[in-house]
Amino acid sequence: MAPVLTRNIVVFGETGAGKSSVINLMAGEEIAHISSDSHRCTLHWTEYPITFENGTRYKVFDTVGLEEPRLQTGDYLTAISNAYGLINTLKERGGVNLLLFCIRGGRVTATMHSNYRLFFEFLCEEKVPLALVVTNLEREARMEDWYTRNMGHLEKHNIRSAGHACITAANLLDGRHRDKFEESRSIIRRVVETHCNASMEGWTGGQGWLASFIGKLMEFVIGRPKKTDVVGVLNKRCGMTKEVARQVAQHIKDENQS
Ligand SMILES: Nc1nc2c(ncn2[C@@H]2O[C@H](COP(=O)(O)OP(=O)(O)OP(=O)(O)O)[C@@H](O)[C@H]2O)c(=O)[nH]1
Ligand SMILES: [Mg+2]
Repeated sequence: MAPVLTRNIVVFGETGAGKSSVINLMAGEEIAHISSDSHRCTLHWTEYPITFENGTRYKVFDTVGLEEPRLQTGDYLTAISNAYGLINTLKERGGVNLLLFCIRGGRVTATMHSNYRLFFEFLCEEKVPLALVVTNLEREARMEDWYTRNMGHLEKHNIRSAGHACITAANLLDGRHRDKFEESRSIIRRVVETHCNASMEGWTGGQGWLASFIGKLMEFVIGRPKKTDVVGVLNKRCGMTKEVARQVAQHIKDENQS
């Protein structure tokens, strides 16, 4: 018997965007923690299994995104080792099939844009389909109207998506909003089914992925991380030999100086 295929979805966006609520909405039960965690490190993740009614299985990765457009040096080092751990875990699961970018229905912000670049451009090298999930739309007469009004802003900020879901993900709403909540479940599941391409292999990050990721992420860093600190992270947390770690760190330094 052929093994049952599991598709892997990475959900990202800034804090409070509704990532965990969207996962619960898709799952039809409270599996992801609606958090106010005080300790948050960029690119830390939690993995949840979900099965849709038609039997399709998904592994959904709830992640911690950027809370500001830029990164402090310490966060940069943690983000490197978290990204490395995340990509390796995804590789073991068969690669990334879909990115879900969660935003609150409001204006497009610089932090939103940085999160888009971090996950879509840096982490997944633009090789994974991305669907936009716009939450907090229960007050719209028609939730889809948000997209019609805002697609120009998204384009202006170079935020491109293969598809989108305009929804409400809040579970504790009154009767009128309750219908929109149920409608939202169908919308998000449909978007996932459409864009989580079953015939396509999951993306795993190719050769040289880590060095390239670290180099791109430098763009977001406030200050200059020390080369010895980068070598330390690569060696101690990512398991590279000291020699390889030094070469990678030197390569990144050269690239950023040229
Ligand atoms: N009104 C409304 N509230 C929402 C919606 N989606 C989420 N919320 C609420 O917004 C808060 C944050 O939602 P979460 O799902 O925890 O957001 P998150 O992106 O997982 O946040 P972090 O885990 O902190 O990064 C919670 O109180 C939710 O109940 C929505 O569509 N409408
Ligand atoms: Mg959350």
